[in-house]
Amino acid sequence: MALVDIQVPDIGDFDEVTVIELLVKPGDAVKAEQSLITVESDKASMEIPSSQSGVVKELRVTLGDKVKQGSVVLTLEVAGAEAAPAAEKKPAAAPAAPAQAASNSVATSAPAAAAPAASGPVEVRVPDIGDFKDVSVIEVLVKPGDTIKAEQSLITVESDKASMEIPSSAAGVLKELKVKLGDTVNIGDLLAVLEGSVAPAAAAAPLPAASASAPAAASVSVPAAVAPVAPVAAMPAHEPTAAPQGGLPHASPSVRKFARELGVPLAELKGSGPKGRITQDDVQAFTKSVMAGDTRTQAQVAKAPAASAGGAGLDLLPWPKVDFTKFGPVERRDMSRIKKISGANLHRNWVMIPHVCNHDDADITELEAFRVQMNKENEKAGIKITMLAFLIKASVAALKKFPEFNASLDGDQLVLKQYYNVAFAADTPNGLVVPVIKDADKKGIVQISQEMGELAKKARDGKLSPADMSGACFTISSLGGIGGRYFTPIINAPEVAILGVCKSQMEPVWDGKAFQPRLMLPLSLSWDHRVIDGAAAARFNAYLGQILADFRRVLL
Ligand code: CAO
Repeated sequence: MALVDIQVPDIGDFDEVTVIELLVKPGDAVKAEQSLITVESDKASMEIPSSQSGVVKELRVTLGDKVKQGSVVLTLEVAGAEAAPAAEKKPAAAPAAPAQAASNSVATSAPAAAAPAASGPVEVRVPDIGDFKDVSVIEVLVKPGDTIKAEQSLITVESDKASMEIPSSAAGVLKELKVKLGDTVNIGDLLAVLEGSVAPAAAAAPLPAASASAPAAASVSVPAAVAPVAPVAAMPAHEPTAAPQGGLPHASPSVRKFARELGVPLAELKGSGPKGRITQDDVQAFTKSVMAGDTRTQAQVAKAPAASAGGAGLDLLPWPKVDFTKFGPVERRDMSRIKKISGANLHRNWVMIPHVCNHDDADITELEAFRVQMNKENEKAGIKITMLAFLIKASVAALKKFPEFNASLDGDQLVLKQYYNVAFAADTPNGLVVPVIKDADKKGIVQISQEMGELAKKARDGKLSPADMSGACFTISSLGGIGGRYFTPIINAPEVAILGVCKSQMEPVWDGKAFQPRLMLPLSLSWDHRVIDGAAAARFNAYLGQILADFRRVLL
């Protein structure tokens, strides 16, 4: 064992920053790159990662301390062989300083009110976000019609290493938002168009890639190997209050991520950290109180509309705590990231949606014969037409005929979609993922089969992007390649129905005169009874069966 001091790495132009959060305590085992503390300047907050793995021996900072590059954060006990040579004891990589500080500092130094106001549309682009490329939009914080202040956060983006909020470089009314959840963005991409009184050009100018060096005060060098720090939206110098910008919960990126994984609505939490910041403990305490049936929490949750981000507080018994080792040997295994995320979502959907499931059978004798024939003819082209592709196409026809299945609940309103994106559940070594075939109504069976093959491969390789998995209207979960007869799939909120499909098999079917051997496909349709009635569900399934029995009906 060796003792290693972990220091604050190069944090760009920030001289001294305040420690606002301690993310570990003595005795904790930390991994290399795990965040240790959160620091905040007048322009930004960021998490400081560990450069090594080990066990925290001593914390060398406390809340409120001022630190700068080289300050010792803590002493780590590391396995002898792993202790880094002296030269490497310096932080391996500096955190990516929040480049949006650039736009902040510009806007702050030239406030819109003091400047001659201009009017007309102004484009807001993604500023210099350091080395982060193709970051995903995980939160959209504004909507068209909102009045936006300069520096107000518009969206939150997340890479595999960090999350950050992207602020507006100008003030005005949001005319058009050019990105949506799941999109990936890069420096210079157009985010939004504002209208009305805007900051003068110099202040409002976005930071395209070429002008990353723009304002000297804000230019920050970002090393190639960026540690998993999480720069977040600047807390502007003039707003050191507890109130988060635009009413957003005040929490660090890791806490936001943690809350998202558990399905905890941050907006309903009261932060116990400095300036009202929500800490990981606050999120854990909230979860425990919901599990324990805390009435205050339930009341808060009950206030949230059914289709809002609110979770469901149920007055349930606590989860049984059992010492399994009393009964026999056990092995403990961490749940995969995908399982944790999908588990939290499935749990919410199961609890919040009144599911009903209808079972039916479709006669696919002719369709399967056609599919096999097509695959024989196209063997050389290397494209395999799958039954699932036909199911996607048939579902689109059914969604068109029964539009309330192609909808989402939004409070007391039903949002009827006029596009047809169909997701399919894919089993991967790490868990269940749900990629989406976009605009399935505009694609043929061959193209859908091809896209499905590509998405299923990406899923197995763990390479699906959030964009690949967002925007679905309806989901199909096919266990047909595995077996089974029927099951009750869980609806993928905010969708209102999901189709489960099992293995087809030859069955004797009475044709009025005799039993005929027919290939029957078992269908299980789960639907949200708040939106769909039983009769409509039975008609949807029956129509789906008719189409699968004779695809010419799609043309009618
Ligand atoms: N009946 C009979 N056979 C079927 C069938 C059905 N309904 N559906 C597929 N098959 C056959 C295929 O024709 C294929 O046979 P051949 O290799 O002889 O051509 C075989 O089963 C394997 O198919 P597949 O499952 O690999 O391919 P697919 O297009 O049917 O499905 C995918 C692709 C990604 C959906 C699938 O691999 C998968 O992951 N399924 C699991 C989904 C899941 O886990 N759902 C549960 C969610 S709830 O927890």
